[in-house]
Amino acid sequence: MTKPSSYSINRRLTGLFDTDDISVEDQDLLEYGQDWTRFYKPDPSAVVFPRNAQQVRDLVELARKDHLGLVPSGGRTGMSGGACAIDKEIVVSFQKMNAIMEFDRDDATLTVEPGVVTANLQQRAWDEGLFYPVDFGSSGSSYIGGNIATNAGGIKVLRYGMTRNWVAGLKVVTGNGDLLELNGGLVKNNTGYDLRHLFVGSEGTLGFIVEATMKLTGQPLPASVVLLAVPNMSDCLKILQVFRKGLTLNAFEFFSDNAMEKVLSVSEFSRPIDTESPYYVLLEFERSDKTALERAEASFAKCLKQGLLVDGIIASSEQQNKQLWQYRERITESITSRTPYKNDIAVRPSQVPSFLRAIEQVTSRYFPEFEIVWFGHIGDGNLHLNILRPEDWDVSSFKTACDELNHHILDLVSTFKGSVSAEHGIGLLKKAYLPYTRSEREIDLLRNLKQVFDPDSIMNPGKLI
Ligand code: 2HG
Ligand code: ZN
Repeated sequence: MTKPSSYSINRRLTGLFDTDDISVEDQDLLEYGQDWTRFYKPDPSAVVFPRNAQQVRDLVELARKDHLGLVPSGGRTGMSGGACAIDKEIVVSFQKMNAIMEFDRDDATLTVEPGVVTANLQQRAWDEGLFYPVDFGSSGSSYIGGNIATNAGGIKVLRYGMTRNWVAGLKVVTGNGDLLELNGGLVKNNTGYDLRHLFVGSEGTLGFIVEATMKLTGQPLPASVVLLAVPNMSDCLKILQVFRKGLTLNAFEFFSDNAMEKVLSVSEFSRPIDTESPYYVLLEFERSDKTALERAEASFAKCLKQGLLVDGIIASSEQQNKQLWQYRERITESITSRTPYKNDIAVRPSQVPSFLRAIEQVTSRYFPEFEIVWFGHIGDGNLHLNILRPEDWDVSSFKTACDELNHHILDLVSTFKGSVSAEHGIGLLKKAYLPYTRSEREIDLLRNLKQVFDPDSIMNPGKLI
């Protein structure tokens, strides 16, 4: 890959883009050259803001000719370094391709450009009397293109699945410069390999999404949030079984008490329930009929009687629902200053308790001084393991120690036949760990696929494989 100076790249790009749509300013290079991962130093040579698919194709052509790396950039809320440009690449920001192009009521779809902020898509669906259900803490800044490229998950996967389930059609520009139109919004299309799904979760390594048609569904019924104090992690799944009998659950999340403490320390909030407990479960159920609340109360009483929980609260208003969600959604922000080393791992839900215990043992054997904050989508078997940097450690020694520890952690992921990335993707951060989840032969095949769509390795080079 060529590593052009900002001056020379600027000159080459001016033939393709208006000067307003190119930047080599230090501030922009810094801002657009990284996502939420804090372990990499951004070092792109330029940032461009295409306004249409043809400009993306022209850019790919230039990149192929001049051996330039291209890094796609959305809302930059990723946590695996998938949108970091650290080696003089050109950052391709989709910020200016942010139109909601078409709503189709009969098909219940929205066709959008990749730079549409997830929350704007959700809002537009809602305004049309429909619902886009994929949701997460960063919906207010993440872009739909990035959601698709990483197959984003979130807090409602238990009920609605991941982003992949909602992609009805895609237009992509591949590393060959081809513009592919994939599936075109069809509900049924059994015509062999579904290339659309190859691009979902491909992290920009095969091509860039320039348009997407997203499926919508009916608006959900009102819901209520329940927060439960749970002494033993292994009881979370028993609680899930009790509550899901007779109730439709939208979410089933958990977090540890130190996660709760961190949120309290960065907010004005007080403890939502008096009893402190090592773990908390936050669940949301749909009030599908008049008796749903009674069934939830009965489930609560049953769990209490069986000693699965010691305290809890059922929200009694929409405002209280929102408030309770805050204890879960503000965890990420509350630990940022401790440069958390993140693992976003999955095992089968039934394996979560023994897996969690095994990880705690291995961490305290090698680094007893490390504090772990646990939270995640336990109903999906997805744990967010955040190891906090001790205050007196510098970032680089901390990362080196965690990289070393991670081999032990990921040995456990292998043993439990889990995944090294449940929803955040591989990017740069998890690349070395792919073999813990994918066989050597499988990785070879991924490489071959990459070669087909991106023969010159210009599309998000160095990421994923
Ligand atoms: C969440 O579930 C996100 O809140 C972020 O996936 C997880 O900060 C994390 O590790
Ligand atoms: Zn998550």
